[in-house]
Amino acid sequence: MNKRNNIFKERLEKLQTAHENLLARKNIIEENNNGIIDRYIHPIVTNEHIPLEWRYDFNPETNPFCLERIGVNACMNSGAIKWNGKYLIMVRVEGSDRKSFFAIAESPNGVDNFRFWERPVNLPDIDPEETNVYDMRLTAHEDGWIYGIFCSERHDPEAKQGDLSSAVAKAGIVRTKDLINWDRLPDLKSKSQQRNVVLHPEFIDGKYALYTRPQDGFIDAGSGGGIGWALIEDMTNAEILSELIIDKRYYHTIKEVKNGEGPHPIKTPQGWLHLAHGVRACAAGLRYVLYLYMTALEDPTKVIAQPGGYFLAPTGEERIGDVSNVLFSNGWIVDEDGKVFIYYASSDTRMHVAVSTIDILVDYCMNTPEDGLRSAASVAKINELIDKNKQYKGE
Ligand code: M1P
Repeated sequence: MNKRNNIFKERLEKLQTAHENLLARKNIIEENNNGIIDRYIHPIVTNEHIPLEWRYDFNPETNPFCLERIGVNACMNSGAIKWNGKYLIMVRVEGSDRKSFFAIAESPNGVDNFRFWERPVNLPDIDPEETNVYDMRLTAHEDGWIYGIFCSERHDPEAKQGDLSSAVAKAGIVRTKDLINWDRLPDLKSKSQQRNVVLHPEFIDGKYALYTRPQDGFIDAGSGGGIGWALIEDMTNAEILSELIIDKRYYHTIKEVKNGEGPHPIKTPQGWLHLAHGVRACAAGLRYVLYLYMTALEDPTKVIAQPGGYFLAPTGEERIGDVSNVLFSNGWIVDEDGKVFIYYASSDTRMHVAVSTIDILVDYCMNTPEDGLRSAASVAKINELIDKNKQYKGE
């Protein structure tokens, strides 16, 4: 064996060992939680989890230095579904060329040992103008299909000459029965741009129901007042004819600039449990946090609980990344025993899991005070709690 082959062999062996150690690493619950969720110490999927076969040419003749040929920048905003007893996340993989695509990673327990399937998702390519796809929400609908709704983005055809940044977004739709073969349906027709579109899992009055996020531009929500709701006759020709805003934005709150539905809501005996993200602006840029709310079982457009403030915000290393100060979630899984696995990305860079239960999350929603929208109201709520607690301190 010549010297070059030795370099190749040694480097490849090192890479393979480090990769296997990363994939097999056990995750550990982080101490000091607030009782509502358990965070985990290690991210569950990062760009380092991407299979070596996707990144390296294994032929020593054509890659004598064993260099990475195709770089991956981030693994983020992932849909989720339990499938054949395994915890699957539909990862938004972003290449170092800035293009995102989808790939499924699977774990036996939901918190570690995530391994990617052999190849990225083969998303049917129907439009040469579609430049980037990202943030798929998975819904196993009662019609028997598993739908994936994602953001399909292209250069704004009306952008001024020289403006190569403005994009327009719409919702792309695919469906499958096996998570391998995907049918692409026509994109959602809507008067406004749409990101964060999510399919409700049940029929409502015999129709499909979508959570929407009408918006004028990327930052500018414009006339889009919050998370919307639209009934759709036919998913093979989906069109928004009218849209109702069900979760509004408010001045000086965590969702003052924009908000968006996360994964589809979970049905609980007390109501539909929703996870969403809220965005506010500050000197450091946009800050994305996660919040929960609940809607009525008999009318999912009617909000019945809206705990004030955020439920999860970036901490520690989560604060730093490609787009810092961001938590984003578009996937969660509920086990039969009521355990909930919340999959979230930090700073558009890596995936994490936090674990709770339906009972705890519903209790949180029903008993956390609402945002009073003013400092004076916040102080009044604390005083109310102090007064209530007096009887338990013997005062
Ligand atoms: O960079 C933060 C997030 O920005 C967008 O989310 P939204 O449209 O709700 O503002 C998306 O690009 C999302 O992927 C990204 O994480």
